[in-house]
Amino acid sequence: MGIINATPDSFSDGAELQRSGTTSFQLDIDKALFRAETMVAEGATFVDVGGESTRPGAATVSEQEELDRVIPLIAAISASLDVCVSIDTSSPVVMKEALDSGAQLINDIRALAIPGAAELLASTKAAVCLMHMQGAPSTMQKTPSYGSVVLEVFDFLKSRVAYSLECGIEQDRLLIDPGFGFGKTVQHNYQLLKNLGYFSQLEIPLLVGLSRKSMIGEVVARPVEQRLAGSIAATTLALASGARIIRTHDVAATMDAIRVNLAYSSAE
Ligand code: 7PJ
Repeated sequence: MGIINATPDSFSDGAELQRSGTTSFQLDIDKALFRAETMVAEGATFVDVGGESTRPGAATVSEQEELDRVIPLIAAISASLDVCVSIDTSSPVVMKEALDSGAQLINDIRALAIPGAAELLASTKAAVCLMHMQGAPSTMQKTPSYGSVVLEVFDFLKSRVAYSLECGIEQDRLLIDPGFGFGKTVQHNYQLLKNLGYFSQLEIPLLVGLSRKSMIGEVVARPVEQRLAGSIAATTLALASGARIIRTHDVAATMDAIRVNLAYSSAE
């Protein structure tokens, strides 16, 4: 799953997609579409479009602004590329517009917490990724705290799966994600990575986002643009523990890791 950030303040790539000659943020659709095309050529099955920056401490964005950022891009990608478009949003209004514009997967870091989201999705055929987060993006990295991070994230995802099923979203449309970096210390993140296999009990495909995150940066002591090797190392570990979808800024390198994992898994 390739990441397309339609935000001005994404920590790793958003500002690059800003239309030149503008001061307020305006997404350059051609640049973003080219980025999506490249990712598909490199092997991406999904592109994840996001208009709300959820990095720690990020400013909130209005629903209208989120719509303005993502909808034209989703429509453009859906019209021209053979790829499953994912929308990274928690807003039922944005979900609805995104689905009407061709998106097929809802990636919700708040796991359908906003009233109306689950009911809306029940009446569609969209796939839905339920992610764990402790707290809210503005404050989540201040004092992450768990008794057992693995058990608490597991229980949370289990209950959100049950809630989704109750609301009428069928199990075969669901994905789960432990939410690396979302209200977790570096140690919490590695405890989760080490115990990813535990989540297979839920019998729901596991998506993980590790790409360039601070859990990589802190152990390799490198800035965001130098975290590819560390991200691939973590990806390899996640794949070995059963991760099925890897959300990444670096599709070509991630596909290489996936191919090596597939060859390894099928060796006798
Ligand atoms: C994730 C995400 C993730 C899912 C972001 C970043 C921060 N969605 N959206 N999983 N991360 N499902 O890319 O560093 O880990 S935004």
